[in-house]
Amino acid sequence: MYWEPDMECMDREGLQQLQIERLQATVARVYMNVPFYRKKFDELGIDPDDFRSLDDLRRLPFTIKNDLRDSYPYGLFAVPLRDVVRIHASSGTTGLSTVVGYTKNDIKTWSNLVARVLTAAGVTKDDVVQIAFGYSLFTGGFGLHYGAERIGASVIPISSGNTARQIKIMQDFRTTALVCTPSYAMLIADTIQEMGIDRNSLSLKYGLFGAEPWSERMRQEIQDKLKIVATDNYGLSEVMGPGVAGECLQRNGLHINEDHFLVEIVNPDTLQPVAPGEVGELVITTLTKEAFPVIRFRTRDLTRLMPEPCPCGRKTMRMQRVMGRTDDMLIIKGVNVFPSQIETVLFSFEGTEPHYQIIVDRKGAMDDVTVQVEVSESIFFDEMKQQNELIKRIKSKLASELGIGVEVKLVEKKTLERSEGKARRVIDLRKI
Ligand code: DLL
Repeated sequence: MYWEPDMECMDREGLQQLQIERLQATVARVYMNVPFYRKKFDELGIDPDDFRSLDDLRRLPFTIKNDLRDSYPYGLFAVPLRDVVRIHASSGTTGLSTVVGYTKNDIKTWSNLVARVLTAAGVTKDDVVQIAFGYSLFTGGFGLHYGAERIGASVIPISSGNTARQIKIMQDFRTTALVCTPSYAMLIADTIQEMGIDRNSLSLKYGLFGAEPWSERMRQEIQDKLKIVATDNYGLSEVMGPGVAGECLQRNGLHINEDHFLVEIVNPDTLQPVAPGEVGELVITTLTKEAFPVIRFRTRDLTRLMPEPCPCGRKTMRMQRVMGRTDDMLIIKGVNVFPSQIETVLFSFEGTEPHYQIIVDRKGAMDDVTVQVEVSESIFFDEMKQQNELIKRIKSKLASELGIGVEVKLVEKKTLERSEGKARRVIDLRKI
């Protein structure tokens, strides 16, 4: 099932033609309307009329999150505020938040692209969709809401939090699709079990999860516990919000909505393109955004492109699930490690629960890392000897797979903080 088959299944030649036309229009528009871009283009001697091929993209400057902060709040808007019908902002946990705007047309495009993602993940107008993302300045709630309404599904705008109520509504309203972060889905699944609710009293079929990294093992756990098909979807507020990319039912990579977003993968250090299929930082140029176009936005997200054709019939390029952000990367004893890699190792052991936290501190010049992982009751109440044995095995696997030695601590179930939104996997005491 496709939402816009003519776009999603277009051949590459047609797509590239569309992309270059849209890129030309975007470049001309930002040059005309956004002083920040005009100044940068002038400095680099870029003439917006001189754009012939997609390769010309490489001549354009990158945009980074700090550029958005420096232009706070409206400096990078490409239309007057009277044409803006919606404003969202990122949470701004590190410094000023970044503010983004949408015209009426942008909202229409956004709804359509989210409708594509939902359709690819199995949702139809017959579904009852429970949106357990926050409805706020965060793009998750409203973005998925508009897309689900666009499809004609019955939408429950419950927002995040109040897990017992989420479950009651899920039962009473016969929710068929749950939309939230994977960590919140896990909390909901665990709460359903704890409340002694029979899974078969629920009508759930699909789960659409995104907004944070998660592993294949976590997908398995959620799918098993909730008996649903769980897909991953990706987006970021600076580029639009959800709707940038999403998995189809193959669940093997996320289809990028390439007719609206031009993607590149670059080496985050050299900023040069990586070899095809290699992992690097995802860089996105918007092709149709009116209020808030971005040119070569450095997402900080690490992934790789998967050019192989997908059996679902969509011809859009897929990207592998995001491994993590370059700014989440830990340098432990000189080795680069992502929380998702630690997660994969932890979850490969029988008896570990899908809840962990990585505590980073500094001892002298070295990062000192302790991984806390919840374990099942039988292990927690096991003899010390058995526990030490498990710790030893986890440490040794971390050492061999990641090349680092870290401390491992087993903790009792439900010790670690649960999340109703994006989970906090790393506690960095170095910044305090
Ligand atoms: O998280 C938009 C979104 C909402 C996407 C709902 C999907 C569903 P921001 O708050 O601006 O926007 O955060 C964007 O979250 O750069 C990634 O680091 C991370 N992220 C988003 N989706 C995924 C995903 C929304 N599927 C940042 N896998 C991005 C891994 C993700 N990381």
